[in-house]
Amino acid sequence: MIATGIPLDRFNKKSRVIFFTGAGISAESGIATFRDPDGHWSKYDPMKLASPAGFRADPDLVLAWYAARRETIANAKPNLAHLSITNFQKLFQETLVITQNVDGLHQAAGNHSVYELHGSIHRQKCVKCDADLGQIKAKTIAKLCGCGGRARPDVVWFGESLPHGILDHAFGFAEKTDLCFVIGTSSQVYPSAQLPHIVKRNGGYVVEINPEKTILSDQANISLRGLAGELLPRVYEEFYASLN
Ligand code: BJW
Repeated sequence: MIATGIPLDRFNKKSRVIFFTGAGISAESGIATFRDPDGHWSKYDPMKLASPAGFRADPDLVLAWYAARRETIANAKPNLAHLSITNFQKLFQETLVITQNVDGLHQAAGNHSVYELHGSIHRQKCVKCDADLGQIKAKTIAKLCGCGGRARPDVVWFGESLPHGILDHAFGFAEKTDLCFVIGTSSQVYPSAQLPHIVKRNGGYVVEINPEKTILSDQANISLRGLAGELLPRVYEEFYASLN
């Protein structure tokens, strides 16, 4: 097996580790990404489906798109990349999974300490008073809040703030992180995309895993080209051999 080139001797079981993930980590589970040639934004206008103005203009269209995505997700299983993170979390004592994904596949794979920067497609909230309206079953479209406001998915749309507690914790942990894996994200959406830069600025080591070059690639300490479900198990084997 060819070594990845990550300087393994720099890390030990007490190293703090972040797994920062995007849509690409779920691609091998059959869930579409956003900006790949066959991704959502190649077919649909993001401002119509993922913005408050889009929801105001046509809530039924937005809710139908989310219901269809929920159905795909309900039939999807975590892949080898998600499952490798569970193994990594047994190897290192202090880890966080910081995801832009809303699909819940990290939790389904048994990952712990999962921070969802862009919310969850499985929950809904009131568009008017922001009340938590609980979990949504696949195929459920909408219901009303007690205040009369419509239910919407509890995800972060363009122009909306990320959940402050979660973002603050993620960025705070990033400042003291030794090793950050950036897996399956185009690194284009802010403020989430700042995370690996915070790690690097504070002396941490950034490993990107992506089949394509991204705007982060030249900034990462190492950029590994390939599918997450193939590369991450290999990287895990390297760390396992080095740390045991
Ligand atoms: C594989 C693989 C395999 C494929 N293995 N890899 C400048 C600075 C700061 C902010 C802005 C700015 N300019 C504009 C903004 C605002 C905006 C933004 O960042 N826009 C940019 C796009 C330009 N940001 C916001 O609006 C955010 N809020 C905010 O900033 O609030 C403050 C504010 C207030 C008022 C005005 C302005 C700012 C909110 C962002 C919310 C993003 N929401 C979405 C949809 C909702 C959730 C959902 O329905 O799922 O979140 S958009 C979409 O993009 C989704 C994703 O979480 C997010 C990131 O996408 P991701 O995960 O990177 O996916 P892709 O498709 O882009 O990339 C997939 C990658 O995987 C590719 O690289 C493939 O190669 C790879 N891959 N197969 C490994 N098998």
